[in-house]
Amino acid sequence: MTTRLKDKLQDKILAWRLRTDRLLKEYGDVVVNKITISQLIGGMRGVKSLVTDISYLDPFEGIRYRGYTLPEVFEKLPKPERATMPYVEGLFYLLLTGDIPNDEELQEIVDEFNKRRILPRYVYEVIDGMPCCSHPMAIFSAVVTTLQRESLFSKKYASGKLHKLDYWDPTYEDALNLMAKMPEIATYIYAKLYRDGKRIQSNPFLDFGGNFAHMMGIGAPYDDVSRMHFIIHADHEGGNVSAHTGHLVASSLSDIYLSISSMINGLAGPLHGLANQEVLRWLQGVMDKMEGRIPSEQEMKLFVWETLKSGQVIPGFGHAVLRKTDPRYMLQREFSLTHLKEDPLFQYVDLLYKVVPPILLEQGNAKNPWPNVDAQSGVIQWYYGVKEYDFYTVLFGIGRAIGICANIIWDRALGYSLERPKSITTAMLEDLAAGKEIVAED
Ligand code: NMX
Ligand code: MLT
Repeated sequence: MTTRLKDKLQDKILAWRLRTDRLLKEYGDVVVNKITISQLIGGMRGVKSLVTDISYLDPFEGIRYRGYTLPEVFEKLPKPERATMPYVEGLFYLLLTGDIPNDEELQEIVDEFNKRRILPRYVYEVIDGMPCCSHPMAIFSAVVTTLQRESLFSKKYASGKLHKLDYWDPTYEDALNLMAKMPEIATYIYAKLYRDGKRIQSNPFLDFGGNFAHMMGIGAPYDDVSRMHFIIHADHEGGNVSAHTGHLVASSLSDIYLSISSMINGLAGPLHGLANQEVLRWLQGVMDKMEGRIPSEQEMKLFVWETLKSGQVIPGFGHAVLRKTDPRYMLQREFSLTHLKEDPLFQYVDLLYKVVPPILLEQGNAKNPWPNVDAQSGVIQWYYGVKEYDFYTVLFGIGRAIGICANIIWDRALGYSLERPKSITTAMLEDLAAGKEIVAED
């Protein structure tokens, strides 16, 4: 079925294909970068090897979505009545089309999300059937994998009648169907794990963020907290583990469900999205040692050094690309200063902001001593009553799914290839280091 959004998207895709085709045909041999041995061994840091037009991360400025900084995104996107944060649905519209939706366009995408919310019965059964002590991210991933049977893309592909140029269309349908269900999935996981399975029914008159807050059973301003959280976590260009995983898996023409469950698995690592849980675990450890008292600057420094000396990282600090405090941290900090300035946990986080960067600089390992998004997000959740910090990465995952879905739709629309880089051996690297040609070993 077509909508104004889909028609608009189709026009944009047709125009954009000309640009990609021209680059390929006329400039395919232009060199983008060279790659060193330390980049090969060191996680390909800085290697420009992916293309996305949805967002771009500048090391000093931070993320831009479709050219807009986060403050601009928050200012320009439409907001629900009485809300201070924008519609998450409007953000998806922006990421997908590059345009800020007008009132009609916004209403259409809100309606599109609304009519696709309802979960099949088996989703509840999968969540109910997960073994005790499963991590919420494992449950989240399992549910999204199970939903794969709903994929229109897979069904159409299997029919043998889907033309390459039309791949994006059922992918778009799958993406909307899945994203619309995310708040229902996450809040039922929460209810099952921490509220004896007592679930609050969805309210079809609320927007994505408002409905999420409603199903969590938390009053205002948690609806705005949710909107803000999902929007700032939506995208961080193409190379972060979750976005890259989503893109990689989708490049084999796995459908959205399989691609998003894979990205959820990548996000669940402590160096990536799970760091928001780790921050709370670390802070709780300090709080226990302090018996609830706010540590002095000197005491906090000792805790930080203790962690570093035991060979662990300080969660929520450092970044593979950013070389400045993450603007997503700053936005949440501003929110916290307005709403929870006196909260003891916020005061811990505030103290860490003061204490950690000089210590990381003194230690001299981390290339970026500044806090990232994960250093601030958990304390806000905690303040509004979501104290089960194992759940925090699920919240990150809902937001991230929005950006990755937009990316995968465009990957399909532009016909991006199966991702298949070449690997070489250590002996080959040693040959290169010695100035020799690479020779394959027997
Ligand atoms: N605490 C202690 N050591 C650190 C930290 C930190 N927060 N950040 C970097 N380092 C170390 C790092 O482990 C590495 O050590 P070694 O040479 O012994 O391997 C060294 O500094 C150089 O690392 P970088 O090049 O600065 O960082 P890299 O790009 O490799 O990794 C992170 C980036 C984000 C994985 C790293 O900064 C880190 O582990 N941070 C803590 C975990 C975290 O907050 N992750 C969330 C990132 C944001 N997200 O949502 O995904
Ligand atoms: C993200 O949002 O994905 C993280 O900041 C990690 C990254 O960009 O590498």
